[in-house]
Amino acid sequence: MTAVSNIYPTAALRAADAAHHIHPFTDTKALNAEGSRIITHADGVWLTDSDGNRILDGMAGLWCVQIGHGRQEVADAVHRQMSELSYYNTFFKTTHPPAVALSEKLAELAPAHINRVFYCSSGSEANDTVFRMARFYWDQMGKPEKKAIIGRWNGYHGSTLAGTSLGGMKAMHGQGDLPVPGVHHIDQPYWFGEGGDMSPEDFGIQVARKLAEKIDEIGEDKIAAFIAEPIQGAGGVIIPPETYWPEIKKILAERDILLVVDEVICGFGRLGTWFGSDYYGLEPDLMPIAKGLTSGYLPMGGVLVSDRVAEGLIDKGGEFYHGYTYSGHPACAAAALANLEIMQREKLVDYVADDIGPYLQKRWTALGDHPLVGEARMKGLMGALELVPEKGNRSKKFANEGTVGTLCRDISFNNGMVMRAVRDSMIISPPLVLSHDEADQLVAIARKTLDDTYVELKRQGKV
Ligand code: PXG
Repeated sequence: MTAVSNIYPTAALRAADAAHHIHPFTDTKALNAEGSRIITHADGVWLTDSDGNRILDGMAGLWCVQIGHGRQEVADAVHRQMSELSYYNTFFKTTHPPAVALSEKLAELAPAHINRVFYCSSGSEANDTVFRMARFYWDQMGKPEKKAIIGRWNGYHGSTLAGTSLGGMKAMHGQGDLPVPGVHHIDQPYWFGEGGDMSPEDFGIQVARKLAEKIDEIGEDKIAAFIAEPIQGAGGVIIPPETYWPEIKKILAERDILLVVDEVICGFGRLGTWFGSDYYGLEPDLMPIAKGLTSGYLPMGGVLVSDRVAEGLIDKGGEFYHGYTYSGHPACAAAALANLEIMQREKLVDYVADDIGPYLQKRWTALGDHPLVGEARMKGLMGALELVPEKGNRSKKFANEGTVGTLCRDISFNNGMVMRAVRDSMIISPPLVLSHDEADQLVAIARKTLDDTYVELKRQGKV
């Protein structure tokens, strides 16, 4: 890292942050003792902190900055929109040009059977919308007893009451008596961590069949929907075995239950397809979206609604009592349109599928030869490294799960790259505009970080 300037009053900003700012998903007391890192600028895949250090953004912000940071074109589009119409709502029989244009664009990009969108401001709100919409759909279809929703352990669908409930993060459930009633969870397709002696293929089938078992247990006539991410993101880039989604599809084809595919991370090119559903050949009834929709330039989410759900939601008539002040916000819609225009013009989805995806996958999976790495996996531009105390032994884990991951994450930051730690695995999800040269740098920093972590763990007697 090169320290080029120190123009920001880092210490004063840190002190004020500690005094007044409560950070998300943070032990605030511990953070305040250490102090936040202050990011002041970003450009392309590079962040700059208040001490002038340049850091490779291996997480695209929080899995969202598809087009890279600092694209003037988006700022200009938002500025233009704000000068014309900075805010108006989409309630009470009104709409505005950016909401109309974006809806048309999303219908064009989404799978053929999806032609409508409901807007909100985040992935969590999208899943709250899903929760209410799925139940409303079945009410409208004359089956009000279909209320239960099945999610997966270690799935992530956001941090609101519905998002936390649908997700399967036990630590989150533990705070506030969640999930809310009517939500059930099945096992995740996490072969490396939970596959035991089975082959990935057999494990994929076995764990998919848990869905059929759960449906039988609750009763198909009481179930509204099954919700899942194509590849779990926050859960640790859990790439399901190839057999998993085909088996889930088979199970759902024989049962009258909505499929909700949470595209908040996998949507908008992350897997080299517009949506994760395209990658796995899924036909979701509802698709929550956010993040890459605007590349994070402004907050916006939505739920893409299939023609099937539109039949209950729209064709049957009647009002769905649901909506947000900022549903379809004009400035956010303008940001989304500019973002999607850049993605299409620069063919970023193809770039991930045919060029930078395969390029980075090859180099990232080669990190699997490192003594600390039990598995290196990657699809599209989302990857993970499983850190293990004993290579070749999947059942052996580090004591105090998460400690080694956090150590490695801190070392990575100091080496000039953001990786995210999930348990003791390291995660990357870089901007889709990553160049070959930047991919090489990413892998070089990751390898150095693994080496440095290994030396430290040796010193501590943990490997
Ligand atoms: N669904 C999925 C699949 C997500 O990954 C949400 C819904 C909720 O979106 P909002 O916009 O409400 O945050 C997410 C969000 C992490 C991390 O540390 C992941 C997310 C958010 C914050 C942190 O991996 N995913």
